Amino acid sequence: MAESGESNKNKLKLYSYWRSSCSQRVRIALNLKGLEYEYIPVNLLKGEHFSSDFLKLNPLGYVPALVDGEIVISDSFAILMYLEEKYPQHPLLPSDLQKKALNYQAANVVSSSIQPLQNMAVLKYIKEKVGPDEVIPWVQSHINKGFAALEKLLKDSAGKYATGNEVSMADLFIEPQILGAIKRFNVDMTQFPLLSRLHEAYSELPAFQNAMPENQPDASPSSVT
Ligand SMILES: N[C@@H](CCC(=O)N[C@@H](CS)C(=O)NCC(=O)O)C(=O)O
Repeated sequence: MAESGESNKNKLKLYSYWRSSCSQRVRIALNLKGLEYEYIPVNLLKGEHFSSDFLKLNPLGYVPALVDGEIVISDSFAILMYLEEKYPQHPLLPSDLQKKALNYQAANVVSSSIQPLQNMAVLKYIKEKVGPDEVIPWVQSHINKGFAALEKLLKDSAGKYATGNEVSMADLFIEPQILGAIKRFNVDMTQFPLLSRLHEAYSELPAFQNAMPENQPDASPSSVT
């Protein structure tokens, strides 16, 4: 679990925003692997991700960023791969090559073909240049397309979780995206029975529960992004 404010040179530091789905992926991984970390909030609404201090950690100005001693990594996928190699307990990747590839593919459906299309800069651009009423339909169309693909992609491999009966990397990308789809973008999840079933299964796991946006120290349920 995260501990806020404690200074400990050896402790992992996670720069995170409570509602960031990319940060949530890493929070779940840290919880699954039983790694303690210091939670350092970066308020995206206040533009803290563009501060000169944060840009030293991630020149792109996105959360999450992880600091492990001298090592600084940003991008959730890179962070998860790093954690997987350095802290092999509770593996996030199956040893079966086909399943491993499926995990990479499902993770990238979310991280390349859904989430970037709903990022703050994109939504601001659509709101200002196209029109405020176009924001939700835009996001929904990309979530629907990605989720429809995931339903097909995972139909033969899913067990209790996305690629079998163990939680693996695909699950860490899928759950935060489902939460955003439901809570922020009003997506009709009845179209996606497999993803809805997975969402139910995740809601029972403490590692997923503790990583939920509302359980973070910087949670501010009244704010909108
Ligand atoms: N590929 C990156 C994407 C990071 C990213 O887009 N982070 C979002 C939050 S989920 C962000 O910082 N957005 C700020 C903005 O759009 O200005 C990752 O997986 O970490």
